[in-house]
Amino acid sequence: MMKALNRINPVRNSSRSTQRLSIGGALNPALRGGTPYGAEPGIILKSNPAAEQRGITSNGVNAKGLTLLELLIALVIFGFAIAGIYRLFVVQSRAYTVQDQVVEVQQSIRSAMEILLRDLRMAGYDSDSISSKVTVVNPILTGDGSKVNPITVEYEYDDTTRYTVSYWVEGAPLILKRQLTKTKDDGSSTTETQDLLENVDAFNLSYGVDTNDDGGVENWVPAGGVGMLKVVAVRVVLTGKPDQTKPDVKNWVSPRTLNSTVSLRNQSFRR
Ligand SMILES: [Ca+2]
Ligand SMILES: [Ca+2]
Repeated sequence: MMKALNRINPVRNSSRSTQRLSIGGALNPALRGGTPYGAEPGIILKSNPAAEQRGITSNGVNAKGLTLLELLIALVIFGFAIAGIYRLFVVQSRAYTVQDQVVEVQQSIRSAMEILLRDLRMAGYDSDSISSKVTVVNPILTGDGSKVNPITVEYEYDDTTRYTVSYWVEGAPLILKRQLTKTKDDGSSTTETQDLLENVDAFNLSYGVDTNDDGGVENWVPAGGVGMLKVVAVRVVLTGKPDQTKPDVKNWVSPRTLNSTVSLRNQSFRR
């Protein structure tokens, strides 16, 4: 009876302590002889007890898989790596925004300054052509009690039109305003006002005055000090800030300043 059982189940004949069923891995030729009857292809027997202890099959594959702890550690390490990459992305993105705003602020100030200086250079221009029907009486006005830091210049635009251009700042945050009045020789006029520069931090003017009538500057005075003196140069300091509604930009971009001095040549030659 026992013999018959053994014939049916050969596994009983071999040492059970060294031969166990394992799923996966290639069939080890050395163990082929010991493959129990009825075993499916791919099912092999282990013969290395030490490797078996570590969960390693005879062909080096870890048959135990990952423990929960190992999985958690891997997730934490992966998380740190992703956090680092994200941090780098945020920093780069902020640097790009800041640079973009720096350029925008500088461009805005420069273009506003160009328009302002062009008007100032024209101050007092009065063509003496025989066809000119325009006369410029007040080439430059420094005071206007109702406005902050105003300057007004007048010049002849063409034979029948006189331009009166005023600049000042108002509002909070400050806006640099430009007001142009075109007066025709028949007395009719049109006025238009525009915002030349937003987010102005400072707009300061100082005046170079000619006290000995040689056309050159002797002193620099503020608007209140001009009085009846002849102004032959103007120094403009214009400081612009970035868009104050964006916290990132507001905190990271410092105000930019342009400083220019323009000589009023039409005034210098005026006697
Ligand atoms: Ca004229
Ligand atoms: Ca002088």
